[in-house]
Amino acid sequence: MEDRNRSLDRSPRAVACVLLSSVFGPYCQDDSYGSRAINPMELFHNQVTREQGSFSLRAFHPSLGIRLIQENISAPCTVLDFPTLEAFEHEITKHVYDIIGISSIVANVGKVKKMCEVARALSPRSRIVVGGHVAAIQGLHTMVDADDVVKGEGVAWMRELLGEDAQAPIRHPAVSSSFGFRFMGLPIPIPRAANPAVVAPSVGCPLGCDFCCTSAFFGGKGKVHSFFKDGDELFDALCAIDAQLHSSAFFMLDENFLLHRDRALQLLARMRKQDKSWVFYVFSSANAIAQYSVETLVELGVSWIWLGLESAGSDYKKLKNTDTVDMVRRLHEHGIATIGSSIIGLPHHTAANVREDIEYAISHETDFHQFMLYTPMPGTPLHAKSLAEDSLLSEVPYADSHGQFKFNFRHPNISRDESKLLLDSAFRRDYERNGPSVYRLFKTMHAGWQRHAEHPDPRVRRRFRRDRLIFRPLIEASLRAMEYTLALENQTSARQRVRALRQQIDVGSGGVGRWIGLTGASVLMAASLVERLGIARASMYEPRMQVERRNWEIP
Ligand code: B12
Ligand code: SF4
Repeated sequence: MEDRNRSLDRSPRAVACVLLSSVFGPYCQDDSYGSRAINPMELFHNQVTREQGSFSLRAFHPSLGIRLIQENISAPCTVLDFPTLEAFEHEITKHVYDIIGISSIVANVGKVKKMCEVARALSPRSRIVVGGHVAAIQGLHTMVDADDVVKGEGVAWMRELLGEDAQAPIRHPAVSSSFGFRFMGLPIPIPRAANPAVVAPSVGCPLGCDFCCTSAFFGGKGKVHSFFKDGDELFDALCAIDAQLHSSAFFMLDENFLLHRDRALQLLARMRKQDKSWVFYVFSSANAIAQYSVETLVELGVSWIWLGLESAGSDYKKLKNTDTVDMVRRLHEHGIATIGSSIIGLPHHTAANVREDIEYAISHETDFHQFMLYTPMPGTPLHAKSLAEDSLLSEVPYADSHGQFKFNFRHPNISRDESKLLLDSAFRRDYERNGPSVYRLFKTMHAGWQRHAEHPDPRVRRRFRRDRLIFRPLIEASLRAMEYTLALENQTSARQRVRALRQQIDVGSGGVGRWIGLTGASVLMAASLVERLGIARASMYEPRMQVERRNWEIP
């Protein structure tokens, strides 16, 4: 330690050296830092397909916020994503960092506290900066030993700290949206062209729903922070990413991508002009989707939409005057997959009507369905209201306040324990009634191929044909394996539906196609048995650490 500090004194640098780290793992186990076995670092298995056994989609997602900051500063910068505590300690003792930035959400505040302690002890000259949603906790600076707690957008903040131009144009990093993809226990290699890059065109959402963390964190109602001025700038950024990753698919981490109609249409115009046959996975509210015809969405390349359905009885403006059941049906007919998102525990819910609401939610037959508990999170209008009404349960730690466990507030009609039972049963009901999500997704994809393989726009035609070429062997094998597995589980109705879809897709597939399907299915079946044993023994996957250095000429 002594030596390290002296070496900093001996060789003062012209530019600061920055470390940006996500919180340390392992994540999917119960520990005193706030990790929870029910809270894996996975999107689908955490909050979407978690009750679908070996049919759950498994993948990890890199931390984009710190990659975005890294890409937009000229200082030497290391990103440690998913380190262990030991790897974090090793990094800050091996290199001298002037700034140690830690990125976290509220649930992981215990890890931030530990990392600040470690950073202070091992690298006392570093400036410790904490950012990301954890910064929404009021009084965080009294809970963790940080020099700065940064609320909201981080690129401009970091540039200012480093004396750089905070308003300089944004360069978007080229990062794949997921890694470690598995289905039915088998690692599935996704071809480059189909593995989406993750892109954040903006952060925040102007609609300002009372419970929404991301809207509140980036300014609340009426506010949004855009990284690109318009569709032209976004198009240029996507071209640069496409050139680096050779991917034609983009996972748009924009809270309400389609709300910004001018931007989307300008992007479409550029795509037409430059013959881009891209695919977009987007989050959008119903009122935003309703601004477009389905045909326009298809031409734009929208391929998945994450859609907030919230609740039949809620009065969120975004859902007014929209028949969401019909909207979902039409999207599916055109090959656009959906992830519905519904809330359990809204103020009007009672133990009786919430079950009706769950039934209504799953009647949408979205390909995937996320259920979340209504959860007052720091910084949101709902949190302020709950504080004023004294309904927050102060004994619930932040590690358990995230919407996938139990209420963190006193609900007038539903107890905390009931909230968990309702949440778990909603996921199971959706699975029982609608079958494995992946089967539903394949059905929607197949509908798109059928409908648009001869689309008059060559870009659209190419996209659907390309998808069919890439995914059809995998789909055939998966459907066979699902069919056998469902038969073993005595799930007759789901099995019949899977079989019917396989037979439709099978038509026209030659002998080689059938051979690939049969062989792939046997491998998947074997892997899924191992997976099921693993799930029964509660063994979980953890992401491996990723290290990314930029502007790095430091020994
Ligand atoms: C991708 C994602 C994930 C990925 C994880 C990615 C990762 N590697 O961490 C997965 C799917 C695994 C995941 C899991 C969970 N997530 Co999540 N996730 C997201 C999502 C959709 C996108 C995050 C993102 O990249 N945004 C785009 C980037 C550009 O924005 P950003 O990260 O906020 O970063 C900006 C600023 O915050 C700031 N910043 C960030 N870090 C730092 C660091 C420094 C030093 C500085 C100065 C600034 C700074 O600057 C950045 C640029 O402006 C958000 C929702 C959203 N749209 O943001 C939810 C979100 C972050 N997740 C959330 C939650 C609750 C969870 C879970 C607990 C699941 C659940 N129950 O909902 C788990 C936790 C898993 C675990 N064990 O830790 C909440 C957090 C709420 C809160 N107030 O803390 C969010 C906001 C969704 C929501 N419910 O509203 N998640
Ligand atoms: S529409 Fe969605 S992203 Fe926008 S504020 Fe409401 S919940 Fe948040």
